[in-house]
Amino acid sequence: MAQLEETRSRFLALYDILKHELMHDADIKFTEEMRLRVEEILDYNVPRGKLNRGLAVIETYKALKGDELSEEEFFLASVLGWCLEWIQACLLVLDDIMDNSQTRRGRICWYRQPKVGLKAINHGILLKGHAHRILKKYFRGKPYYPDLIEITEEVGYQTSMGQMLDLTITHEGKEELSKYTSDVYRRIVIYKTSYYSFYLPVAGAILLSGEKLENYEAIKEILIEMGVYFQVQDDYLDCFGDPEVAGKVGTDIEDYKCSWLIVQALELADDYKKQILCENYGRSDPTSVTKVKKLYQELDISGKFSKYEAESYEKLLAAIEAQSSAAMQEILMALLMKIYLRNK
Ligand code: DMA
Ligand code: MG
Ligand code: MG
Ligand code: MG
Repeated sequence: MAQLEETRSRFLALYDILKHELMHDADIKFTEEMRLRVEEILDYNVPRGKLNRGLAVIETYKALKGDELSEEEFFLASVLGWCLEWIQACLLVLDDIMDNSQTRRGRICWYRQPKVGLKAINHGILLKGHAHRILKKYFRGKPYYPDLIEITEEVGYQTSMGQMLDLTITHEGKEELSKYTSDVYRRIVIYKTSYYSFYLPVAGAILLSGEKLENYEAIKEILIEMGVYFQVQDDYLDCFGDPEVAGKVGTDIEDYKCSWLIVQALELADDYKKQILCENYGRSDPTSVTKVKKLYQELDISGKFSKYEAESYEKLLAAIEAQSSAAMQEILMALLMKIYLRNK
């Protein structure tokens, strides 16, 4: 544990360096005001999360090397880790606008800052641009650079498709709640969450270690499943989590989202209960939201979630233990233990 803390603080120390470099990018004619603006956007949105994705790059790289990392290796893995945190910041800034969210990481969402508003759209794009600047500065010339760019682009594309589904299906669902099935749910979350949250950090570390991604197809599937489990937890916490701990107030019921909870509720509900769901799901007035939550309680969705959580853990564990590489087992176990039973 102490070692993880040390990794985290070494990783965090690099943030200021990367920020400083972006604020002094020689290709941009900066004024002092522009620098301060960029700094404000970054400090608000990039470094305050759990840093799971960034740290996963370092941990995975270490496991693949099978040894402690040299200063140089740690530095490069951290740079790549921060690129993923920059991408995450971009996705969250934009996601909060689309989801009409209130809070993020314990503070009011960036776009809800009075002076920001929809300028946040451009800030999201800027954050993604920064990730690519950092990649170029540190990795251009490395043999794996084209693969790194390609996988980052590809995963970004997959995530946009996931967000598209998440939002389009919301619209379609307004006409017919019964379209919210487990299959639809899986498709959304694999695209919107699994690829960028679980596959990308590991894929990045694999490339960094000089290996090719083709040799790691088997673990890709496990990472995708871990992502589904992670998003189910996210959906559960949206409704039943403590906003103080999670740092965000849920909006899934109000937003008519194809959340894991509604999919389960629809499977369990009789016609009468379905009717109540149809009448109250996707409405922003507190009475409707309360009715939906009460129905979730009556249907014991929390109990179903606990069961799902235990089963997912067992399945993932079995899949991990079936891996032939000890390094891969170590990486996957570390990722699983970080999210198992999480409350934020
Ligand atoms: C998360 O979906 C997916 C992306 C691409 C950010 P979400 O809207 O459920 O996330 P959150 O609950 O953090 O807003
Ligand atoms: Mg959201
Ligand atoms: Mg969303
Ligand atoms: Mg959510």
